[in-house]
Amino acid sequence: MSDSTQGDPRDDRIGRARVGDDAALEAYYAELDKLETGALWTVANDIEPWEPKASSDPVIWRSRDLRQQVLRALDLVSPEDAGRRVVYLRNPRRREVSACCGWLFSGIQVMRPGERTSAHSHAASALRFIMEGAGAYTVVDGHHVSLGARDFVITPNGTWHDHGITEDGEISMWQDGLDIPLTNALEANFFAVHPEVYQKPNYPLDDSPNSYGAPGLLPADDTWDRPYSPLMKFAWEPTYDALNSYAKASDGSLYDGLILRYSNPRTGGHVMQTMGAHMQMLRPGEKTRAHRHTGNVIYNVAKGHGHSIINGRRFDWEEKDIFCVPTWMWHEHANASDSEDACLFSFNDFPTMEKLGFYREEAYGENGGHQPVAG
Ligand code: 1HN
Repeated sequence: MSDSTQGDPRDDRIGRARVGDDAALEAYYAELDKLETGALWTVANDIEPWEPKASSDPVIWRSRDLRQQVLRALDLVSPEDAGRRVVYLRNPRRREVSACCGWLFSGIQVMRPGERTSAHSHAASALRFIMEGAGAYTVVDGHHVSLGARDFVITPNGTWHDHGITEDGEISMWQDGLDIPLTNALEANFFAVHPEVYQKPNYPLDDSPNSYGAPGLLPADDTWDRPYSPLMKFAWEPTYDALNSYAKASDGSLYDGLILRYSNPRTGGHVMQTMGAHMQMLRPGEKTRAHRHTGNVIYNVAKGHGHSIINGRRFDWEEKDIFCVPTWMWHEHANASDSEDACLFSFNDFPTMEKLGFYREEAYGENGGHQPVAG
């Protein structure tokens, strides 16, 4: 047996590569090697897995371990020198591409009142979920957006963006999410520094949420023609209200509880071309069923405490913890409280998976189930 067929009994059948080794073949492989070639059957079973094989581990980054270390960066580096003062979340199996999960990057950025980053743009898309603080703002292509705790904001690919904290604000921390590893894997990334270092806001403060943030209503003379949402900020209060309203109308998903997708109000589609995001609520005592899907998801615990079981491993979480569910891993969530709801913010690469025709989902127990789920 060649190395690639060892280990999986499903590979010992017609239709899979199952050529044994012998001296003649070894000599042949050596000759092919010199010509920068190889025999497909020596690698076929590796490059054609029966189903997606995650290259990332499920990981939790706990706020109680991380928060103090993130705050230390305030005294160690300036945003001017660091570019962005971010502690990034590194999946132990994705070190070489600086990814948090799959082809997604994530980190925690910290800034103090009066600080601001210089404006820049990149081909990668970015999003932020505010974890704590007051007075944060971001400027996206001249649109100035104010940000408070648990707000969600997008900075789509190619847009100029910079952020800061007003002088009367508080030290603020947010989670950054970017598809930088994906953009780099596709060898399509660009970076540019804004010619004026900082953008001048070209529109009234919060013009984006003030124009596009009312449910079901759009400016009648709307001429937005970009391939991403004109609503750049999704504030926490209306999001939480929407979850509570939805609870009156729906039992929610068996796998996710009450889950709402942040969406482009003009199209109903994802907020950006490559990454999507959700806010979900697990009602008091709620425990979901397990499912799995292609695509990677990175969660931030917006409210409450509970646990998730990811491919049989239990991860207990509380507010501001971040954890990831790599592609095609079984996962289920539970709220630990019988009186309070728990809310999970998450972002994902589903828009990419959907556009490429790769999105697939399976409920645990379908196809006979595959793996025991620990409790
Ligand atoms: C970036 O541009 C920001 O603009 C944050 O705040 C994190 C991580 C990798 C690459 C670019 C930002 C980033 C980033």
